[in-house]
Amino acid sequence: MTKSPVIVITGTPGTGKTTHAQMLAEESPVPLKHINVGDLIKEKGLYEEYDEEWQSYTVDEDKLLDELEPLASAGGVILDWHTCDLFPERWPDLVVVLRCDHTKLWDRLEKRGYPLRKIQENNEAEIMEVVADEARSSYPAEIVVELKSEGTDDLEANIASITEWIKAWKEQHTSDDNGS
Ligand code: DAT
Repeated sequence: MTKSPVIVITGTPGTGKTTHAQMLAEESPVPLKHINVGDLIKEKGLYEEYDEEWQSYTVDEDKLLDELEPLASAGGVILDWHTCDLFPERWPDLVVVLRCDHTKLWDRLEKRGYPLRKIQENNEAEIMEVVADEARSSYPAEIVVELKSEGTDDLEANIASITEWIKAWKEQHTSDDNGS
């Protein structure tokens, strides 16, 4: 049976990962389950400690990978997380890095109620292309795409292009199954 792809949606917090992942899960031509990795870490206790000052969890990477391995191996998932280099190279078929103008990102994180230091840290990370660099150095260039996520027009265009990618992927993998 043809597997469905594994799509990683990554980017600095606030760039629109969850918004994209939810919409993609609804509109995808093949069934895709949205996994919000940050929520999974909290729900299943896949962390070592909670850092009050930074309001963030120190992830237990081994536990997280053990939890995700069967899901990624089965395929048909969207992994939504602000970092990606932890995921083994064999997992993703497509890695989408969302990008956003840093002033817009600042406003989004302020609205989210992040402490100033955390806003500054993320804002700087977006300017320095930290997540994009991480994706480029962890996966083959042909599966990494950077997409702008500043307005709803970007969101719609991005979902349309990822949907097209999925259709092409499906066609290619179906013909592989037929031995052609
Ligand atoms: P993330 O999951 O990367 O932290 P999010 O999906 O929660 O980000 O989005 C943060 C906020 O920004 C949320 O209020 C939705 C808004 N947003 C994100 N991308 C957008 C886009 N392309 N167009 C309009 N709003 C967007």
